[in-house]
Amino acid sequence: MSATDEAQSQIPTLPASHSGIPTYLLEKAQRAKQAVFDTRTKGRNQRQRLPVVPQGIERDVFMQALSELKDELGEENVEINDKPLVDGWYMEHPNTHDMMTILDEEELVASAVVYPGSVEEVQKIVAWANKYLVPIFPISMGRNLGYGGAAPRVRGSVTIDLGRRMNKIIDINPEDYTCLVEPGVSFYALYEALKERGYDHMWVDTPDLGGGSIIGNTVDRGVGYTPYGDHWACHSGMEVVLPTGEVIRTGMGGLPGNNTWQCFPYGFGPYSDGIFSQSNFGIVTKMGMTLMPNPGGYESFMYTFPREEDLAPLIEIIRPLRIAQILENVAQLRHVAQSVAVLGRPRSEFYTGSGPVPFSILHEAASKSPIGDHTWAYYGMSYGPPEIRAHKLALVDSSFRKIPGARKIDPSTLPADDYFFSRDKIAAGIPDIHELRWVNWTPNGSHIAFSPVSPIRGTDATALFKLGKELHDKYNIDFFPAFIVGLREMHLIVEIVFDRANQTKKKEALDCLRELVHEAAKLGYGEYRTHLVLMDQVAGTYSWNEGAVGKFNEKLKDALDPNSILAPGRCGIWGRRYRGRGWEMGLGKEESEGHGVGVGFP
Ligand code: EUG
Repeated sequence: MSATDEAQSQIPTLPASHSGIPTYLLEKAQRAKQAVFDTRTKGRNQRQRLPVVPQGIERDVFMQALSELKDELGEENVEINDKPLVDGWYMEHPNTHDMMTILDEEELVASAVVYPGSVEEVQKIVAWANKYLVPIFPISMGRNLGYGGAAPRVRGSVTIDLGRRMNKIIDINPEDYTCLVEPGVSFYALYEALKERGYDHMWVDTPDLGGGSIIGNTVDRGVGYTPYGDHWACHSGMEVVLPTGEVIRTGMGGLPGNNTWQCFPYGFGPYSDGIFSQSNFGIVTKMGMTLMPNPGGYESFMYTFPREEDLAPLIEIIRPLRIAQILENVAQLRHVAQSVAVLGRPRSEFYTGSGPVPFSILHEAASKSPIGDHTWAYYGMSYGPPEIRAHKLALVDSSFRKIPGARKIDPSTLPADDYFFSRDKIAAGIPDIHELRWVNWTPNGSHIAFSPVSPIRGTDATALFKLGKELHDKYNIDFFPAFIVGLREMHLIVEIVFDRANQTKKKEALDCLRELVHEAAKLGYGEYRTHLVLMDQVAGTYSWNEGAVGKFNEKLKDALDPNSILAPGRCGIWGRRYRGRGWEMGLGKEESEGHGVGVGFP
């Protein structure tokens, strides 16, 4: 595909493609795409490439093995990655590599992509991988943005793209408010299905961008913004193909003929679901999800706070209100840097200096924007009919106004395309694509996240803010912090936006992230989720009792996956064929590959 073709291709829509955009968002997506290609200067990948053969297998044996797999799955369901890498953009993303790569783009690439059409075919692929000792890397849809996208951790892995052919909504139960989905069902698709079937009484909880897989997001323990925002907590029941090929159903799914799989997540005995999230212990082929009842009314609210120092007292105000569920949803408290970036204009329109954009310039830009100047912007929602909301909103109002200079934004003063209305939709379970706007802050805009968790405390917020600001200044990077407030904790999400065509910027970003992870751990903070290149380091910070939990994970890994074929290195867990061979990445070791792999343990 030429660059022009890529820029001009039709954006796939639902239901024509499982990964497509709902028609209500098509126009917005077209504008987002235009902005991405308008700021793209990165040359196209010209490399004439052979498939990258994973370590541990000879090229000719590997090619032979791939043709054997073609015989099993059909020629069209095994794609060898021997063409130049095409980055695409959010809605037309690659499944061969990380389109927002922080390393050299040839580092974290797949050798081939395979498309199973059934659980049986997933089992066949697993048996094949065990036979030839080939690393396989399952993705649901590959939209794990900021954390590696579709890329495998081990170079030359065979990516299993589950979503392309396994994308059915198997069930929506309007009595129980539950559903059962396959890996290729996006938040967009589930939302559309509820509308089509006239199920107005049930809501989906969506992340900021709704194109991702419900299963993929949930097993990576992603967040959304209704009261059902903790996706992992809201799932119920999974079907998993183990690395040795057996299939299990968790929870009530173990009991033949049960009708409770999506209603009671635990079943009987050890609760095994946890080991299939953020791991490499199994391939999730079905998952149940609970749906939120339509609360019968809702109202978004937004407050701004003028000073950086307002952060600590504000967080102290938020905590008890959130725990008591007066603040009902997972809300975002965003810094002015993001308010400016999400306007969708490139950084160069505000500042052309080389260091981070001075805060004074951000304030000036914010003061010209519809919401006016501020340092912090809180986006929340109150649910229920007006008389129920009134009590909660009054409490929130009197509490937030204790911060001098707090302002409640009147939505009627905002233009229709203001970011506020995107948050409003998302907190009401209506997926959007608006959040992509800040990616165009730099040319070839890419992002990678630093995502520590803490209690909802002013001291923690301040410590993490200070650490982030200092290290961003040190590495010349604009600082974009947002606090995502869960029930008793908050995720601080710091997105580093970088130009992926600029080696210097990539190195600064990675160095900054390494130091952030390291310094945060010294203060006692850990990440809730991370990018492929940071997984070893982050896993290493969970080091209590000489890394006991890491050893426990290795024990599970070796028991469940004796040949270490499934997503080696994912979440910092390496099977025995890889251990002790220098595969781990970290400060001072940025090559993703190690020195060979061991023989199998049949
Ligand atoms: C966001 C982004 C994340 C995440 C949670 C929330 C929201 C950004 C890239 O990772 O893990 C506005």
